[in-house]
Amino acid sequence: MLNAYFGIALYPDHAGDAAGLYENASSALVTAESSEWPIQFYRDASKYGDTSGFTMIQALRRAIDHDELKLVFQPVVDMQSYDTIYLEALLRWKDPGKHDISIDQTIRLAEQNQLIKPLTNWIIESACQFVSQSDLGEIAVGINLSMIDLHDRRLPERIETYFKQYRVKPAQIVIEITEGQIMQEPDEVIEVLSHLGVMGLSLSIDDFGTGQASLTYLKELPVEKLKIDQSFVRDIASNSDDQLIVKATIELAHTLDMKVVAEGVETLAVFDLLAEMNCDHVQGYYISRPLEVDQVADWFEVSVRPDLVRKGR
Ligand code: G
Ligand code: MN
Repeated sequence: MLNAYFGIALYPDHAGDAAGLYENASSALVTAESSEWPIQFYRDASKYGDTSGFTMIQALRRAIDHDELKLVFQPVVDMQSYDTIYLEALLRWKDPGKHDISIDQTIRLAEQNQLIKPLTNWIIESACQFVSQSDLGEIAVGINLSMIDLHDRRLPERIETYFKQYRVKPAQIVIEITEGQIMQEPDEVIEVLSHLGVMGLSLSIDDFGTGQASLTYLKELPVEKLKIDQSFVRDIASNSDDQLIVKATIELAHTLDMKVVAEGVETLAVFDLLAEMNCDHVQGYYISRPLEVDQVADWFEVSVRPDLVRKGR
């Protein structure tokens, strides 16, 4: 398939000379490539009160092209068997000191400025590369996708391309979708998610409890796991409201035939309470901090030892 994209900059509104016009048209072109509309006019960042525009695009492009990003991997383990179910890939700057903004802010800005596509591509490709280079067996790798990615009907096709390139099987990838963002085109999102489900990827709702629209769509989406946001989990040992919320969420998920992952588990007390509530999987500093690529093999050596998991690290 052939796609055409247009970035437009107008003289004299957007720049006063050819070089400036070219630069701003290029900026609009990048936006066009990563948005639903293939034709985009240049938007001056300073006028629109965001940090988008050329600087932001340049910074991200540079980060992607110059290898300034990395993935770290945080295990999600089964509460009964202590088996690692999957490793969630989390984006990080390789050298945080070199950058003015945090990686979380960068992701948010990329989402707001429709720059998430090149970033998502980098994440999917890097995760596939990690899978193909590691000996993970049954253990999957989780990728965080933004709701904006899910408005892109070509996303499944892009994922499939990486799967082929790196010989990754769909069962080796879990997709985490943050429910915090509004679904602008629910039908489109459901179509994309269904497609991913049919391809054999496992879908998980991330940060559950912090967003809207969740209950309405939960039943319609082919979702296997629900991740309770860490803000609810962290204090369940001391906060009875949070405890009730978590308990009810676990029951809701089980009623809908979904597995529950509690994230942000930092203490044994929280771990034990979750076990009592029949939570399925846990993730958090009590189990393991996010691991560098070269720490992952070590993790598998110790993670099969429940005594170590129970003692925490
Ligand atoms: O989007 P998501 O909620 O999956 O983001 C997870 C983030 O939370 C990561 O940046 C990770 O480093 C961090 N994190 C993971 N486990 C814990 C934990 O137990 N406590 C706290 N405070 N943060 C955590
Ligand atoms: Mn996540």
